[in-house]
Amino acid sequence: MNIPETGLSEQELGERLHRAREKDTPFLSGRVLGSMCTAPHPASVETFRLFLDTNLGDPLINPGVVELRDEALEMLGDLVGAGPRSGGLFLSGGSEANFTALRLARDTTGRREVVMPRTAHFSFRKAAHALGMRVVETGLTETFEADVEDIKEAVTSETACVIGVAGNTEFGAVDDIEAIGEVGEDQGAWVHVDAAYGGFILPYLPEPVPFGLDVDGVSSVTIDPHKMGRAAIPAGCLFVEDEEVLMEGATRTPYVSTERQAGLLSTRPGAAAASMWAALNAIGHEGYRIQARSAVEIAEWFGGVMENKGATLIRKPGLGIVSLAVEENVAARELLAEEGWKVSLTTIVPGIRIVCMPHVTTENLTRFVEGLPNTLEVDDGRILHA
Ligand code: 0PR
Repeated sequence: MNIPETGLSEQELGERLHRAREKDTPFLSGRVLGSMCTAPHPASVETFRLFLDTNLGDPLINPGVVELRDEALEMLGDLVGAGPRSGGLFLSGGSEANFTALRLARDTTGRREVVMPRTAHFSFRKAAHALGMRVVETGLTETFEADVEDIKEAVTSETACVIGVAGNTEFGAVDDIEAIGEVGEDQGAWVHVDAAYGGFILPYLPEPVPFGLDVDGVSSVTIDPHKMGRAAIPAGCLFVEDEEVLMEGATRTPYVSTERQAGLLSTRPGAAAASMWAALNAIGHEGYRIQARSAVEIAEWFGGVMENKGATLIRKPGLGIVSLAVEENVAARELLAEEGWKVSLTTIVPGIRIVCMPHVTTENLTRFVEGLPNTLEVDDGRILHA
């Protein structure tokens, strides 16, 4: 395809774009069951449009959006146990936040080893590769939390960073952050908690478990507003225990209107930051509480329904994530996609992952279950059949 010599008419543009858009599955169709993203809150959508041309990389032009970002960071800090000395960065998502955490760990400790459970998100591998760090992978408990004894053995005076996950990607399991904090602290390592997914759920549960900067030994936390926070993509945040550390190793930016930048991106969307502000203010604690508890309850209900259908849960649902054991999971995902249902995979044990994001309702899941055959069996490559 070539760039047209003269621009297309508005009508033609619209037609082509709508044709492409029709191929996507919008969250509000109720058929996206395996994503960690969701339809942004309507206020986030409006706000995104309003701030579309703003660039956080140039506060001179956009002090308004910078103000919204800073207010939003202050609000979010509360969720991750930030104290008066803490600082936060607004970044493009969990991957950039995890990358930045590893860079800070490397630069402050002068070490290059990353100890992380097998369940840690692949963004840590990307980051370690780019940062010249070495990954030491540790084992899991039977219920897919990090095995703390294994971490204890792996952490040495060479360890730059120990990672704990508060809501892991495949199962929603929460590692014992208090124990991991202690292990890391004993060896002078940076302890990073990845709460990209769990950060908007854990604080709202009837019995919240500690996972943030208020846990001894924890140096930084990732939390993603573009997941359960309902901000528009791309919105991720990193919080550190000590704000001063944040600018360590940050790059000088001599001619733009920031002095230094600690994140990977330079020009970056203010619209996403403003949309995060809008989501936080439009939803409020009450809305997030309802959302978090519904996700957990719906997942537990759905897990039970699937068990009654003869499915095996890999683990009891964690923070709204249901993982079903399906050996031929890639084929199953395709088969379900042919029926219009978009699920994702688990890999540690082959399976299918359903994430009960706010757009996933009991009505949608009931429709999904009704469309399934009576038994789930593996048979000549067809996984879900009658
Ligand atoms: N940390 C955890 C615990 C994650 O689950 C993820 C992404 C990240 C970090 C990285 O975050 P970014 O993708 O924002 O950089 N986990 C999602 C997943 O694998 C990513 C995703 C989101 C995939 C939506 C598909 C999708 O439709 O499920």
